[in-house]
Amino acid sequence: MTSEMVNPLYDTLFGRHSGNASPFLILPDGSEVSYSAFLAQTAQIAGHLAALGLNPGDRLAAQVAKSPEALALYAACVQSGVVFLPLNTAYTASEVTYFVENSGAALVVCDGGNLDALTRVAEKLGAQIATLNADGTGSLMDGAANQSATFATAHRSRDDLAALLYTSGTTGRSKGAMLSQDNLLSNAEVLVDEWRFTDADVLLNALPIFHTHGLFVASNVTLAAGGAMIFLPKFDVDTVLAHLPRATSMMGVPTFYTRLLDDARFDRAATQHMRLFTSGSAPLLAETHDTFRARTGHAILERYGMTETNMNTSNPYDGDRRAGTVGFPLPGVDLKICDPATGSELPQGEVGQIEVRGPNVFMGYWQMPEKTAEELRSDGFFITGDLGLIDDQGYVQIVGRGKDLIISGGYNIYPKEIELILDEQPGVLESAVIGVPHPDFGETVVGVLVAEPGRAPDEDAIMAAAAGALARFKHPRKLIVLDELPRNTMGKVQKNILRERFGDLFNGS
Ligand code: MCA
Ligand code: AMP
Repeated sequence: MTSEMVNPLYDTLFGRHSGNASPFLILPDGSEVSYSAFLAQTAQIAGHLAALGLNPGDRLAAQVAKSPEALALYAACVQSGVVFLPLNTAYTASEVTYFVENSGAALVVCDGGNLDALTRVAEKLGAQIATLNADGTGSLMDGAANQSATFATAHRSRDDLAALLYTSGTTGRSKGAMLSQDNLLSNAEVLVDEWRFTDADVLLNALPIFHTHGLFVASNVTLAAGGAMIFLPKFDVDTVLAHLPRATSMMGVPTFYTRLLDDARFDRAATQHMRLFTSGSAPLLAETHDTFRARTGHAILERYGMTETNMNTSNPYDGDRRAGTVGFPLPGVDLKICDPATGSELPQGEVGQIEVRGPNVFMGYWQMPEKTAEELRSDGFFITGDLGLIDDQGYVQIVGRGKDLIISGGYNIYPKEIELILDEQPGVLESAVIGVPHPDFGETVVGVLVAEPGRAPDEDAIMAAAAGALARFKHPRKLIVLDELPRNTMGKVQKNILRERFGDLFNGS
């Protein structure tokens, strides 16, 4: 890294590939996008953003399908100093409204199919709007086509805000995690070293690019190493198997691996050329790790991260990748296990709250100083809300969550957000939303309801209300009506009792 860099994140991940004609993206039809073509498109988009009046520090909210142009939009934000705010394509217009309003986004980029709904949102909130469709067409690219293929990279420092990623909270209100250039860059560089990525790598990326995993872990690591990425719009077993022969490495959530193992074509011969499979975003069952190893000969490398922190720990590249653990803290990351009540560090082997500190840890929550102060200590340690221990060989194990969170297929779902909707429905006195084991998604959402006296909850009306308000992946897959919710002596709902009672609902499904 040299001191004359004008924009460390852009220069290191993107700018240094200028003039590089080798492939960066390999698309489902086998066609390729070279680094130089990608950077030319990036510059054109950056030029268009500037022409629209966006300045460094402005926020751009993007709810767009995964495409090379969508990735170039991220790169263009980095080049022009605009803060990138990617949004899950499953979010409803009412969910998107909150993010646009809270972030004060200057521009919303959406799929043409959502233009009507989101134009109303943008107009109300004073944002501009542009479209980017799954096939790379739309008003954003029309505007970019009129721009030069070079752009004067905006000056940024390592401490400048690069991205805002919303993460739900236990209160039901999402918080924008502020990620600096250095948060992203330091983590990408560490992971390249730890996982031995080089320009010879071809990473199969079937993850969405609106979250940390597919965007920062997969894409930034590929860019930092100068390798290529098989860039699939979504995870689909047939497509993944068709592209695997060209890949050297793959990153996935546990559901990717259980779905692959369900297919007999996924065997030793199909994977023997691979050098690395990594897993994260949700717990990988030790059983999946073992089955994968027996079938393919590969030990999946499990690592642990969060939106607020990027990656914190990883199993070793060389050495024992231990099932049921997330490995060791990455270089530069301090990790300790603390007493949840007092915050004091616990002895090795004891279970407590995981806290982390390092260059990867975010700057705080966007315009929420109180929330930031609750979770980010003044000495830099972030309270993750995950419960874990460090074993006698230094491996970190996640044993549970202190926070009320469901992880379904790698997507985080905060029960509170769903309970707030369920509680409002006619016939519902109160509700408790729990996660129960699910063979495909790891966990899935179940809504437990108590009826108002003399009235029965109308399940169809409830599901319709959920559909209008919440992304599909958050919808309860089952509603159960009970006479009352189990409570402790303090009156707190005992979700552990509900989870035990309904833990078998999806077994064998
Ligand atoms: C889709 N559906 C889901 C999910 N995804 N429901 C619950 N949980 C989900 N994750 C819905 C669909 O809308 C559909 O609804 C039905 O479930 C079945 O869809 P299906 O075709 O099976 O789903 P899919 O399109 O194949 O998607 C499943 C998936 C996907 C491939 C597992 O969810 C995925 O790519 N997940 C990865 C998430 C991820 O990247 N997380 C990283 C977060 P209907 O019933 O209407 O048909 S970053 C992170 O966590 C940290 C930082 C980290 O450590 O990485
Ligand atoms: P998010 O901030 O939405 O990306 O989700 C982060 C959360 O995902 C963490 O706090 C953990 O609870 C969970 N998580 C990520 N990786 C793993 C893993 N390898 N094992 C268990 N949980 C994980």
